[in-house]
Amino acid sequence: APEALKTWHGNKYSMFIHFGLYSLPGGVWKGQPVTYGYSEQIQAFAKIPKEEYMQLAKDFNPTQFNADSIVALAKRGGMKSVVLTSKHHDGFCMFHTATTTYNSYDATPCKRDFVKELSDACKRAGIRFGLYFSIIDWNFPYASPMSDHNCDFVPEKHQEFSKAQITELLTNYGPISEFWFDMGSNTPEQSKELYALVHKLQPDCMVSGRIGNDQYDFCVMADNAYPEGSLHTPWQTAASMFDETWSYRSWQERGEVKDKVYQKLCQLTNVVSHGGNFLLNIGPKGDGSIVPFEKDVLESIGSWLDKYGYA
Ligand code: FUL
Repeated sequence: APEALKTWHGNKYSMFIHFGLYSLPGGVWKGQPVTYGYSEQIQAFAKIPKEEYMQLAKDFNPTQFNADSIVALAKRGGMKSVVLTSKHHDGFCMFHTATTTYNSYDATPCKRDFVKELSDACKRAGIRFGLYFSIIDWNFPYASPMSDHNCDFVPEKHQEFSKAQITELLTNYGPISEFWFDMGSNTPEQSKELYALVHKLQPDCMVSGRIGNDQYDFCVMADNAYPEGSLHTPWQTAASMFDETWSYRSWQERGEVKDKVYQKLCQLTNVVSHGGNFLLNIGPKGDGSIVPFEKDVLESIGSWLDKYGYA
């Protein structure tokens, strides 16, 4: 719907959050920094057996995760919506799902539904809420071995599983502004089916291009990629604070806040001036707290936007 597109364009600048089981090891496995690959994919890059990785759930108790303060930070930062990883490639669901017990409610001591907490906080604060959803699922019984690609031996079963989860996500949490499908090797029929399902459940929800096969409401550039000029289609750049990872990495060298603020402001203004939306990521720690460096960067950008009248 043209109105939905206009509303989505109005977001311009939003917060992306990579938070999940992988936030606990924070880029370190068995005492060793894992120096290659994104930290949210540590299961694949450190070749961690599934059973062993799954044990992380027993220690997942992010007492410092406070949805209201994250949303307040997004607002102070001048962001118009928040997009959370409901499920990353590891398959661990950050919501209470009936499709698998491998979720933040059933498999952890904390018994929390983070999609619910953040969607409620966004509603309270009057800002929009979207969901990242990985089609790749390394925990799905028929999808193994894990890899940084989709290894799916029984695609029909995987498709049914994804559809059940997507249905929950688009039924139980109120309006979802965008559904950020990521990475999969869908057939054209599968992409079409998922695209239609999202719109059947929420006609105004905007679907990302990574669903594949040209089924999209907006295109997503490659990670941290910036087109040369304007595009003739709605588009978005998703940016991480550091190109090497999206989720928390304890040994990340961060440099100075002011340099990061300058870099991200240049990217933001570049993207927005070419008609794109900018989705800037944070990676909270395993205890749910926000990395102070990232908080400082977002607040400084917010002050700049406010000072020059863009907020
Ligand atoms: C990529 C994923 O593989 C990364 O881990 C990250 O989530 C990024 C935003 O999208 O395709």
